[in-house]
Amino acid sequence: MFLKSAVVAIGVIFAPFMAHACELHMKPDVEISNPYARSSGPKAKVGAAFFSITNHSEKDIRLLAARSDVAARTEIHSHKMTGDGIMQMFQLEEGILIPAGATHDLKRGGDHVMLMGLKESLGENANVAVTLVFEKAGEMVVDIPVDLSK
Ligand SMILES: [Cu+2]
Repeated sequence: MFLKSAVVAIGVIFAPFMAHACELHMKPDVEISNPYARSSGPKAKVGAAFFSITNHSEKDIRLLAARSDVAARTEIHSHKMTGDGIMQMFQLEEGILIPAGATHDLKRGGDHVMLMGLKESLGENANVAVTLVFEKAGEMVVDIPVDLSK
């Protein structure tokens, strides 16, 4: 009887550590490089963030969503060419799949994180914290420098 409750107690003590170790283990599998954010000017109500995602794991991962406190809404977008030669943005409802071992670039004219309803302007040299939500691989906060020159 005593033994059983001791085992249970050990399980409770170790569970949070195990969860934490697992989370740490997942993070190095996803690498974010060359991040920057921009908007068209100080009065712009929308901005966008760009970066490259490298999946170092042996499983496909999916960037499902993004969040940021700087914007009322944060969405994952892409561009497509309409029939009359105009580039139009649309939301990637299913996010972005990054195959095992692959790098996916979010870039101007392509996929991007859209910051809609900016609460304040994206100031040069400021940082924007964006939380990236991955399917299975969990969440990751990225500090993205604002670069209006790009
Ligand atoms: Cu967009």
